[in-house]
Amino acid sequence: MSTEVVHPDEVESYWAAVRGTDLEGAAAVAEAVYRRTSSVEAVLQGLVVESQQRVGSLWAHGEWTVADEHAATAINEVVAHRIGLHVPGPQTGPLLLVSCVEREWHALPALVVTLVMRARGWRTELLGANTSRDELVDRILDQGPRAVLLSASLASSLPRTRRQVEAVRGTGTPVVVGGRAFDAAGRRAERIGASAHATGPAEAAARLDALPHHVPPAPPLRDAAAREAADLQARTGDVVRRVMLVTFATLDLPPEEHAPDLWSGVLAGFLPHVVDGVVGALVTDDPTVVAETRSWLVEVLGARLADPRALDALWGALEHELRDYPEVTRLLASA
Ligand code: B12
Repeated sequence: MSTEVVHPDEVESYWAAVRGTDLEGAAAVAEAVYRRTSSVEAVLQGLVVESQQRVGSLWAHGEWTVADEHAATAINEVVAHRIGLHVPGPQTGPLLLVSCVEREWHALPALVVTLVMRARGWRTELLGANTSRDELVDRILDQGPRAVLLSASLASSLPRTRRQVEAVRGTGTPVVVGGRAFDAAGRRAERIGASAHATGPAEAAARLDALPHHVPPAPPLRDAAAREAADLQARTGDVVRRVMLVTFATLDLPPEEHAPDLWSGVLAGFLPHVVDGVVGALVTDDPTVVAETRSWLVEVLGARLADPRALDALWGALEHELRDYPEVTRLLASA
């Protein structure tokens, strides 16, 4: 079902309600669109996903605070759950386990995928945000799903996604990955050993039929980039602390807590994501991961009138701290 069935005036009324933190108003528009279209997918893709894009862009441009973003996301989550109740889904038949990667708090993408797959006739179970490898494997062994659908929104989640893919494939179960951590062509997904990649639920549905019922373990990653990734991963906490100290000293900023909506708070909060993103680039051997992180920083720091030296200070500190890693040096220089 395409999003075209949702009319522009419905999109705007829904957005006005989300923007005004009017849960009942948003739910009423969603219910009206569902009554007209009988399509859970149209409501989710056309209203919920569409409005989350606007939420992300308002925050990135510094027009919304983190609290505004949370309030709007909470409304979209409740609306998605309510709309999902229209399609209870089958109680028997092959099962899809849907889960976020460990330390992924972006729960809504996995919820949308679950509800759309259910509306398409699949029996689904959602494990939700931040699911550990052990929890996921336990559930696979209990339930014997047809496949696991793993969601990752953060490039910094790519290393943990690789570990989760290894764990799932270790049980012989196929694993389909998706979310904003991946490139549309599926290169990163292929490199970390996923059985398939899909850009959305419709594509996932198409991929599922072609998947084998039993898959072999993921082949190990043995090249120089993967070796550096393993080494760096063991000390990312240290790297983050040191890069933060040097960056803040270069910019003459006090080392204490910075409010999350100020540029210095965004920089401090984002640093673990930058370092884990470097590991993600190594694991996937994809320099565009680092380039994307860098352009995102340019955008959000620029929108918050940051010290113009901020990005170079951070990049310089990172390059210096990681100078003994030739593959990292190559990636950082090409970003
Ligand atoms: C809301 C939000 C948050 C909320 C999440 C709360 C919640 N309960 O979900 C909070 C405030 C916690 C948050 C935190 C962070 N966030 Co955030 N967040 C967003 C935002 C605005 C919306 C996410 C969302 O709900 N999207 C709606 C869903 C439904 O859309 P979707 O991702 O497009 O999903 C579709 C497809 O990707 C696909 N899909 C998704 N998963 C799967 C899985 C499978 C198997 C398949 C087949 C398909 C599939 O199908 C979905 C439906 O069509 C996005 C920006 C955006 N526009 O999406 C940033 C975004 C995801 N966040 C981002 C970042 C960087 C962060 C932080 C690191 C920021 C920080 N400084 O701390 C933290 C990290 C927290 C963590 N460890 O998880 C970046 C990630 C960039 C990247 N790729 O690395 C984004 C993209 C913003 C940006 N433009 O840079 N965030």
